[in-house]
Amino acid sequence: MTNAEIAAVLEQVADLLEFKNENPFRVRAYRNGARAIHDLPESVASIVADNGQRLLEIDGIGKAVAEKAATLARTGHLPQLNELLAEIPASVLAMMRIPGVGPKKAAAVFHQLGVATLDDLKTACEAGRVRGLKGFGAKTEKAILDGIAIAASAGQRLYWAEADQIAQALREHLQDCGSIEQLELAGSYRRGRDTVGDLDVLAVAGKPEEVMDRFGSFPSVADVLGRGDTKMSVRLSSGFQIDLRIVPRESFGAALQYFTGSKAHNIVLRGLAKQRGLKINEYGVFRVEGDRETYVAGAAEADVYATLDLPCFPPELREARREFDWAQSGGLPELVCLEDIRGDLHAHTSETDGRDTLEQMAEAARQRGLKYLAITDHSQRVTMAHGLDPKRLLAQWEQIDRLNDKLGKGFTLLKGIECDILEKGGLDLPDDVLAGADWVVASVHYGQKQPREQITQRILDALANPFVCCIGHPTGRLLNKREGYELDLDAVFAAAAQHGKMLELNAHPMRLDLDDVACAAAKAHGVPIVISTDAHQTEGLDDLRYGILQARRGGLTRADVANTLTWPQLKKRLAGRAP
Ligand code: DGT
Ligand code: CA
Ligand code: CA
Ligand code: ZN
Repeated sequence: MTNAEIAAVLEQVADLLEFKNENPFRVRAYRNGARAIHDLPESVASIVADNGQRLLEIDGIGKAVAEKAATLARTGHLPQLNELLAEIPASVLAMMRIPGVGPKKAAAVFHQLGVATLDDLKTACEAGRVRGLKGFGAKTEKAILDGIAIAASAGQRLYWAEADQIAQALREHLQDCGSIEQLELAGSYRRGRDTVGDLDVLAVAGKPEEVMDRFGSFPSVADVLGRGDTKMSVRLSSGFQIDLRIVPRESFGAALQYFTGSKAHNIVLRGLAKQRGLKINEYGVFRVEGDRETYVAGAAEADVYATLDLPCFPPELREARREFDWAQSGGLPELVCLEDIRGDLHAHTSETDGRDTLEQMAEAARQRGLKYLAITDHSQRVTMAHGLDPKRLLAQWEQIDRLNDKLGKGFTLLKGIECDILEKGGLDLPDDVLAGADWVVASVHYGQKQPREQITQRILDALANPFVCCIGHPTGRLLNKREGYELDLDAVFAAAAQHGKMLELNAHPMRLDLDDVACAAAKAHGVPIVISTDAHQTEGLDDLRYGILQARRGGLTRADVANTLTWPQLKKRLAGRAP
């Protein structure tokens, strides 16, 4: 089981224990454990194989959680979870997942009203029976009703790239509003998370009324969920929600810090503030003396952090992973940025399933300031994409040679291939063909459901091939659609390190594979990452920036990313590959 899967099981156990009204400390132990494991750069499986006691040394993991995690890593099952699930009806579990409900409230409606399904819950809300329960009220009842509707219709998180389109359109829409002095988008969007649940907009404005009116007239708004003096929430026709908050000028930095989150990052920050006799919230930083509170900072985000002698963390790092340790011991890594990237190492043409020709892709890459582009069309196994056999591939390479002569100095097309890793193992093209390539990406496209050992072995064998440079989209995940393959990533990192190979961070907004946590783990193994677009048309080359965000979230610097090198430098690095 992967760390993410183990974390999800522990989180579910926490929900079920909370539903059963178990000891809150026990519930919190599971939640903390789930989080710690989710963010762990090393897999629980490999820790357990090495020495299970090491789990206990990890912050946030106690004895009970360590035991359960080890069981999950070893067997893939947790008897305790099955027992809990047997006790609680599935329809009640669905109720818990409604935004605004959760385990505690689900327990209340279940026990006190006998409500056990979404439909019953809807009827009870409509009849006004829910508002009377202790801790509920008319507002909660309305929120639950809305929640049921959303859960039924949309309910999915948007890809960061989609959220970005909405964010940019909204910025433009609000631009005409003369009374806006400052405007920023916070939340997971600003942190560059791969998917975004909702947008959190902050503004300083002379006339809040005017801004809210303008906000309400944003074209795709379907309805206004609420509007007060300082806060307004809307839902777009897609179901996506946007929250707008108007804050005082002296609080803008504090609000930006607070609503950028993450929640876990903020919790650590509040703890550090408390140690210094300070209080920190969305209004500012305050010195606390007795029951007197004096405003210390809050207009600018950097000032908020500075009161705690902390750097203004790049938003991508604010996940309570390594950032506070880094700040306290020698400083933050200087994160890779778009301008550092010199070339793109994964692109398709109309020769297989791409839209544009070799010439068009080359020209588009050059226009974008890249110095090299590897053409990596599919190999023959990918029949759906009209993949290349040796003959067609060699013909394409001849064409690339001719084109390079024409393009002259300053830009190089690389002769590449995205070679399939076959279901039965082995590569789709013979070594003597691969030997002629500048750059070989090896990818799994078939046999994705194979057992862990088998699919891992296929990738390990590919890494051992002397002509392979890199594994493409190493886990095969598709955001919001499917999990990655069952894969022993630690073994992949170790093999990549051993053979001097690289791993791809596929920048396609639906892939982002490797993800941020895996990038950090690859770095810990000394494995270079290449950020590639996998472009199937010229505009696809613009996806690089999505990959950059994830690399930054993984704490990668320029030195960790191989396509920040010039092509001659990269070529030299590749010469160090070992079979
Ligand atoms: P999302 O929207 O699910 O993709 O994720 P976020 O991180 O944007 O979360 P959201 O929209 O619920 O809240 C925005 C930020 O506000 C969050 O990152 C941190 C802050 N925040 C929200 N609720 C709490 C809370 O209960 N405690 C603390 N410390 N911060 C919170
Ligand atoms: Ca949000
Ligand atoms: Ca929000
Ligand atoms: Zn591809």
